[in-house]
Amino acid sequence: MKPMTIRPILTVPNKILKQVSKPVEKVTDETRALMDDMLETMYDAPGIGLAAVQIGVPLNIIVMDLAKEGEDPAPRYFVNPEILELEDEQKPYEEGCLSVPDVYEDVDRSIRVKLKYLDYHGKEITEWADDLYAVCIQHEMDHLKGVLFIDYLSRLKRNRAVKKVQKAEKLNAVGA
Ligand code: K1U
Ligand code: ZN
Repeated sequence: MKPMTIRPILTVPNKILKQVSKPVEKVTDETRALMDDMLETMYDAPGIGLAAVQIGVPLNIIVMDLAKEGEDPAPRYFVNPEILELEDEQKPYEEGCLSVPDVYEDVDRSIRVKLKYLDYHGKEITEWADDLYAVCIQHEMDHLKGVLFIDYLSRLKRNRAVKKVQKAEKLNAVGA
């Protein structure tokens, strides 16, 4: 078995984050090795979700773990996820993104979505997601379309967010 690797997470304004990801043809050992790396990278960050494009691989793959502190890990894997139904009712949730570190803003999302995806073993799953699961899957599926949560903000707020990330990275680079 290949050892798991923590991969660098791309941050805005990296153009790769705007790419539309491609479907996975078949869930293979290579796909699973990528999902293992994604999960390790997400836990290390730490975060509750990660799309493959965030580590520079534009494929329709998402990992997630919504376990609360003190609970056992509960990793979830989504290959080629599709939204089949969206509840009309929306609710705001203060979202963050590992590609836009230290920026948190309210985004309106459907409170419930019906999903279809392939799991870690390539088995097709259809299920409803609600609460944080619904928020997180919609956020991650946006990544697969090249959409970031800051794209829902005003231009002013979006530009401020990108500048904040760039400034923090510049300061980190000089070790300040
Ligand atoms: O970058 C990402 O897509 C991951 C993102 C997922 C997300 C969070 C909140 C709402 C929607 C989607 C994150 O994980 S940001 C970090 C975060 O939420 C968190 C980090 C540590 C502990 C608990 C939460
Ligand atoms: Zn994100």
